[in-house]
Amino acid sequence: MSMNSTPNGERFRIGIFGCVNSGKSSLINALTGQDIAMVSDVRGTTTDPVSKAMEMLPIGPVLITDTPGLDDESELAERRIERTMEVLSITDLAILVVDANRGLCKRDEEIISLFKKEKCPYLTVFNKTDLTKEDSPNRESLKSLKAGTGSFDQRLGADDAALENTKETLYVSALLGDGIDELKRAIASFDLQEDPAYPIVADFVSENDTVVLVVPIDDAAPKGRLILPQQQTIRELIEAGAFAVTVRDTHLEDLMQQFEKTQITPSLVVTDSQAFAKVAQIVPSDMRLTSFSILMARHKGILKASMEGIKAIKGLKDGDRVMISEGCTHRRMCGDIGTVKIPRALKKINGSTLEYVFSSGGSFGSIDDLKKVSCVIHCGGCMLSEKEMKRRYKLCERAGVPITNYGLVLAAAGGILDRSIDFIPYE
Ligand SMILES: Nc1nc2c(ncn2[C@@H]2O[C@H](COP(=O)(O)OP(=O)(O)OP(=O)(O)O)[C@@H](O)[C@H]2O)c(=O)[nH]1
Ligand SMILES: [Mg+2]
Repeated sequence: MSMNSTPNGERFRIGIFGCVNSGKSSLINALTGQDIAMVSDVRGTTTDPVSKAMEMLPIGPVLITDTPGLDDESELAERRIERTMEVLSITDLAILVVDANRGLCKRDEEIISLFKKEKCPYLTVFNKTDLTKEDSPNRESLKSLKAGTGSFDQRLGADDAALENTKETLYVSALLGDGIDELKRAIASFDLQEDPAYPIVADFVSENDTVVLVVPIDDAAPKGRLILPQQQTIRELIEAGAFAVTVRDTHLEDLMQQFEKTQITPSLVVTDSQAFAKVAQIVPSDMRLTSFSILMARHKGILKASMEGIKAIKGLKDGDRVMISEGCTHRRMCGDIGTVKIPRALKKINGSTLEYVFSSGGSFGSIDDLKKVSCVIHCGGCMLSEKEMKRRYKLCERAGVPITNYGLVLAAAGGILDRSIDFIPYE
């Protein structure tokens, strides 16, 4: 795979923030070993956020965003804060660049408070450690300062409370390249994998339970394998000591008859959303039934927002625009579901005549694009990373647009949403 074939959605996103002239653009150039960002001693050289996709060893594919410096004299304008927050909302790791000669100023502390507000992890980097000006108040400490990590925060004017949530504090010279390898290592060692919000099924399935998994084998199914949510569910069931019985929708009725004969009562049936209505008719109404998409949404921590999205669908009016989003980058795996079945399901839930816009692959749209629609219906995102899925939900939250997923819409249209969710703990 060539380095530019990684979609931006899958890249690790690093945002560089700080006061004007602290050396943000210089730091990007030092990290990438290229003259990507414009550097100058004119304050306010970078005027708009600029993103660049690249391969940064040993980190891998990253999207690095240079932001305009925040001025420390004037009041932090509302629009500036908003723009910083917009970049932060899609940033995996923020880097605060501080001019080591000046130390941490009030503006830096305000930037840190924005990181905290956005719950964005960050590294604090004191730059320009090569400068030991005669009149620098930090001259003595800077003299003894070695590039790399350290604990000179106090002497550099940092206040402990302000730096409390920082992952690490580093000292570099973007000009000389000192400490840059250490910074790269700190970025690389940053743990990308967040803990999942919930297990898939393990918290409400017990040892020796029989669980039926309904997996249609049709055009939408990839050749020769199961999709990730199916694999992960089976894995969790095996780990829990439960019996995972996997069956095609076409053979579910036969299986249920076998169970009845042998007096086995499955404790749960999990189906692919596309077969939801059909499966709901076969599975007795007192038997727990849900879908992979509901379980995966909970696992990723986006079930609550998705349920709110369903509520919002009921309030849509004639002419409202709905965005249908699919994550597939190459071949469309979901067939006509987005173009035919979802619009049909929405009509059933809501009755209004809605307008549709579509997005697919890595292009999900900006906050401004999202503000133009009344609701987003996303596919299960089996081709997207969990990080990207969460980012999309976060973008919608920021744009004030409700979002939900295919599985929930199909369940709601089939009148089986309540049944599919009432035994599942989530918040
Ligand atoms: N001595 C020294 N100078 C540096 C270092 N890093 C940056 N500079 C200088 O500081 C000035 C500002 O650097 P930039 O990288 O443009 O700073 P910036 O934070 O991107 O500035 P704005 O975009 O204006 O907010 C330039 O003159 C750089 O050459 C460093 O490590 N040591
Ligand atoms: Mg700059």
